[in-house]
Amino acid sequence: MKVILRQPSESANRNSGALRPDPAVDPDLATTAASARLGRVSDEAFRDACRKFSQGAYPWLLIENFFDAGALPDTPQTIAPTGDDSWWPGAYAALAAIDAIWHKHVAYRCENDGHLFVNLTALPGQGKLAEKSRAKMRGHTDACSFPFPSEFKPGDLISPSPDVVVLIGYRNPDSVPTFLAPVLAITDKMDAAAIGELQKPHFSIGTQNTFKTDHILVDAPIMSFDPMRGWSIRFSHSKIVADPDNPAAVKALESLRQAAADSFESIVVSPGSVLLINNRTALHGRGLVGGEIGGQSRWLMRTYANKEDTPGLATDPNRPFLLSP
Ligand SMILES: O=C(O)CCC(=O)C(=O)O
Ligand SMILES: [Fe+2]
Repeated sequence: MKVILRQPSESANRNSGALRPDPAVDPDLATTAASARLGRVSDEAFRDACRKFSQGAYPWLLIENFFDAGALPDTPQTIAPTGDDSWWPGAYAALAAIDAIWHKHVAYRCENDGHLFVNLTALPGQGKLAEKSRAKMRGHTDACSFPFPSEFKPGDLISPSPDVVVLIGYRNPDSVPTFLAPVLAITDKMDAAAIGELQKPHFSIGTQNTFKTDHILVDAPIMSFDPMRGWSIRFSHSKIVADPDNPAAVKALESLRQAAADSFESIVVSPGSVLLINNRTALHGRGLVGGEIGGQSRWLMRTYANKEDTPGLATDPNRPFLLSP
């Protein structure tokens, strides 16, 4: 399934030019400005695709030629955004896309110091994070140990994982692929017993390393059916273990790993593109980034978005998009 929307070329151009304010400092105001700009160029096909994505009809939506990624400095070597405004056009495009699907931007306090926009680039050095930044990534959902919205209760400290992962393409000279596996393509390859097992609380799920929390979700299901939202999945090859005393759960997890590996489609997030990934109904991963640092090397940014009615714990009244933990 390929859902790709190619915007007419004037839309990329009209999304460039003077942009104020800083999308990281005042994302609400930046969203208003970004949506006003987009309103002048979005057409019925764009609005229709956004509507379908927001209704859950698409596991992902790639919007190509969405902003002007023309004049950029060298690729950043930090996760935090650089002090200049070179990356703003992509951030504005992402905020416009989030608004167009009726979502709200969110970030987590414990991830990358709560930055709303982060660089996904090859980082220098030897540590685990640096090595990971250049490596291939197997299929996963982001914040896989955080609850589904239906599991979150008022007073809980761990907000749900994000509904949508937003990837922004600035530079991708080697066309490093992004891998996507829709949950329905995965479950099509599994038998009913295994799918039933994944819905039982027989799994323990650790948190991905970029999230600085020792939270582990125990006795939890991997898949869940929410009458309001449909099927949801959370997954990581390295962070999920099945109860070793439960052979059916162990077997179902193995079956899921295999079915996921067989379900990936490959797309390329090219400069000027924004990729919206439904973090409940699709797994994502990527190919090997490689060792080149800075310069013209691969440069994506990422932010998250939630539906308006997705619950969560916000602790900073000045930054309501910043969720706990
Ligand atoms: O670099 C990419 O394309 C995706 C990275 C990713 O999925 C992640 O950091 O969780
Ligand atoms: Fe991810």
